[in-house]
Amino acid sequence: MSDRLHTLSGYLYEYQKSIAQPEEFWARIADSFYWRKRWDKVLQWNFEEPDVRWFLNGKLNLTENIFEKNLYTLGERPAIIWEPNEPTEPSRTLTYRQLFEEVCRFSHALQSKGIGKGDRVIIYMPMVPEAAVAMLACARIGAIHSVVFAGFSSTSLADRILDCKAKAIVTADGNYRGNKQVPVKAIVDEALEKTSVETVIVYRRTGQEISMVSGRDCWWHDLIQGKPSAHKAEEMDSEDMLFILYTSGSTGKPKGVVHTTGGYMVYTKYSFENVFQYTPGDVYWCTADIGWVTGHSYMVYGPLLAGATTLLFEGIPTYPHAGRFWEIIDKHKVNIFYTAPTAIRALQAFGTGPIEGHDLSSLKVLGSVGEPINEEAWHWYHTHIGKGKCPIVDTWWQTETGGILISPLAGITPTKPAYATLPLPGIQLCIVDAKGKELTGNSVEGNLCITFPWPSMIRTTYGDHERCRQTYFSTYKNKYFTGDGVKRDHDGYYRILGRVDDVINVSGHRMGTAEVENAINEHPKVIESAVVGYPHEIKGQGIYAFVICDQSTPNESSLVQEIKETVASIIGPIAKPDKIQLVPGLPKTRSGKIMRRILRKIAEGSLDAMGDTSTLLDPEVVGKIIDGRK
Ligand code: 7RM
Repeated sequence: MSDRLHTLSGYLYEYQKSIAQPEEFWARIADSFYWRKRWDKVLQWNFEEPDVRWFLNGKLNLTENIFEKNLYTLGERPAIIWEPNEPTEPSRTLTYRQLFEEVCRFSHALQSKGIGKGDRVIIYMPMVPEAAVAMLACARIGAIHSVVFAGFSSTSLADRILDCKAKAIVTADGNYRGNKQVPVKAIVDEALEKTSVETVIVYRRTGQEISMVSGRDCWWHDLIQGKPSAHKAEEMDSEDMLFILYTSGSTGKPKGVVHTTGGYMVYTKYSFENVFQYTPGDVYWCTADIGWVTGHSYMVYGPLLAGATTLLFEGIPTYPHAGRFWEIIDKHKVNIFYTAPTAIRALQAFGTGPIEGHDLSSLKVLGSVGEPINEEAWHWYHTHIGKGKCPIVDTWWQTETGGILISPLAGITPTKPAYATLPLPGIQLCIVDAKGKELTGNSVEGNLCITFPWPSMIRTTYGDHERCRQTYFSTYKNKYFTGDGVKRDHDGYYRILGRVDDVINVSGHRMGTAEVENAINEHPKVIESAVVGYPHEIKGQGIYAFVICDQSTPNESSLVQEIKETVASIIGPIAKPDKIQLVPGLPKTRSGKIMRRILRKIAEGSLDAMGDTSTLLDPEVVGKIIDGRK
């Protein structure tokens, strides 16, 4: 059964109802799921602590809502289509029944290793169907998964293993990415020199030489050997943790965002069906990686709960050629395509040549996520990919929100380039100024907050509830603060303006400036650094680092290269600064605070309007930095 809206007036009516009577509204949506025991109370909350609970005392298993609930009708429908990195390698299709059996076998496999309810399992895998199988098997046995993007370094991986006290890691021997082969298992081994887990399960993908530690490491295929293809799902409470996903904030250390079972399930399915206007039989393709929240909510959970066919692509947009996306859409007759502005801009740079010869007529809906989409990219996407007839859903949300909160409903909400348009039912937004005063009415600009809970919202940051309170619920009283700036225009439409905190968004990947600074400072010659974002044509934002080094620096360019490599090895290649400028000092206030506003101006090249620099300890340093800028 689908709770899909069909008309603009239907949406407006539903929205009003959802605000006037939120509990009745969400109870109605949740009633179409299979609960072993229905909830006693829909919602209990306060944003002070925060303490938010949905569907209290409801008992369920999320995977029963993907499989058992639908197998009779959907068993033979493709659940996952997998497209490999190499176009010459055959693609794979798993029907709902086949996926169910794989999940069951792997659930037994995990349990045979002593992994059960409440244990944390790190998934560090390439984009193969087994990554989704591992997530679903965790959900089935009640283990809490934490997927770590396979592009992160061994240090980042070790930090996450330690923070969540993981019992096991599911990984692979290697990963194919374009013309590169990444030694995934070797990175895991390196991480495990700094910490430890009981079990490492290795899926064979590349067949490359790896080392296996006896007693700790085992092969995926050996472990599932002979395991039954049926499995009795664990009974979970609605508020039991489903997963932890680490994300960057304004401090140096990424935090483990916690999502729980019932609310996340209800919201991801509801938002998936409504935003993309999914209809049965549609082939849906989201190009994200499972290591990001988009890969969780809109590649695995949302689509599978809706009975959709979800396509997973192992490779990158430009390999072996810049038409790879369009070739895949043609090959698998994709109906709904969801990608990031950075990918659109990167492909736009190749012109329309690579699109020619690929039939894109199967497309009905296009989506965008991860960062603000500029008007030019929006129009290119609309004209050349959607051929002017596919609505674009510009979906705003965050790791913390679990699901899409502001977006057009495809084909229903009239769109405006670069606007995420209107909130989904149940989402109560508010715009505040820097002092926290609410800005009412239209044509206003300020900080985006949310005033009422929604089912898939963050519950805590793993192991540190105070940090969750501090970060999201203390800036403005009784409000969840998103960290984004926003404008509400004369029509009441929302346009996201980007982060107002020290988070930068590089190719849709969130990065804390402090996190990058910490990594730069690990280089023995670095004394101090300051990192800011600057506008980048393809990536949205690039990373600009101002670095003070020790005086004995004979070769600048090799030092700059070394610093970049240091960052790549500590965080991962995605965090490598695009520009590094060695400077004699940094603009600091008398109290020692770095004036990032000035550095941002210098980084973006607007050199004449520095604003007030009189509070600086040493105003002359600004001129020196400008002179040193290449
Ligand atoms: C889904 C995801 C969250 C941050 C968020 C924004 C930015 C995401 C849009 C967007 C403008 C969008 N989760 N952001 N979507 N900005 N328009 N449609 O990206 O946790 O990794 O990042 O991304 O700044 O706060 S995330």
